[in-house]
Amino acid sequence: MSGEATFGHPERQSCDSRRNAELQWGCRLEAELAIDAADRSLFPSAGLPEVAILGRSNVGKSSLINRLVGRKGLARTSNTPGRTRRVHFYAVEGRAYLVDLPGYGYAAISKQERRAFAPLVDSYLGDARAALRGALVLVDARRGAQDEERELCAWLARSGVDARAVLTKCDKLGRGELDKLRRALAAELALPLERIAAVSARDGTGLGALAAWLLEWTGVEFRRPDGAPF
Ligand SMILES: Nc1nc2c(ncn2[C@@H]2O[C@H](COP(=O)(O)OP(=O)(O)O)[C@@H](O)[C@H]2O)c(=O)[nH]1
Ligand SMILES: [Mg+2]
Repeated sequence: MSGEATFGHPERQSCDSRRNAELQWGCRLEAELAIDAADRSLFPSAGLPEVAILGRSNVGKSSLINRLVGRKGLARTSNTPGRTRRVHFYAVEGRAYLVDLPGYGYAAISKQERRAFAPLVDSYLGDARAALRGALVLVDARRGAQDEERELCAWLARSGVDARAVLTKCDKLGRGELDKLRRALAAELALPLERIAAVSARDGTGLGALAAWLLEWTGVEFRRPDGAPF
């Protein structure tokens, strides 16, 4: 019997050890567009923990996803606002979904407490998804929060969703300005200061805070492609 593999198929063993070496020395996260849903019937029914990425068109949702998973072209980015009209579920390490929701910048702002962000955003949030662990509400650092962001955060709070805000495109602003903006946004959205991140998908600023939130929500460790922490 000697000479026969005792601990599994030899090829499998070498795959496992390669994988271990990659984990130790750094590798990209495995990420793929798992579901491209044009309506709610295609949303996954159960299983992986989900993190919703919300924000108006052009705020930087797709760029942030690409940066977090270390792939430039995974989520399509665009200069044309309103491009995404579908819900994209990106599976990361086969263990969690980052959910890229359509920008809601075009929906009429509701006067009542009606949800009117965008039909698909409404149907996703209205589903009371058991798998939803948290929501990132993105706000362009140069524009600040508007009625939609305030309404969205209020609605998420009432619905018991752990919502946190992310100022995007912070490479455009100085450190002092960012601190002020974070404080102002915390007050505006009625969130504690430690739930406001300030990031740049362009230069990687602030992604450590996001990685910590994502770890807490999904158990997945988001790292730079070389394996170093953000
Ligand atoms: N300067 C800067 N521009 C960004 C950043 N993130 C996104 N953008 C730009 O903003 C535009 C919209 O980005 P995109 O990710 O497609 O936004 P989405 O519509 O919310 O998915 C694109 O032109 C991006 O290059 C950032 O961190 N810094
Ligand atoms: Mg997008």
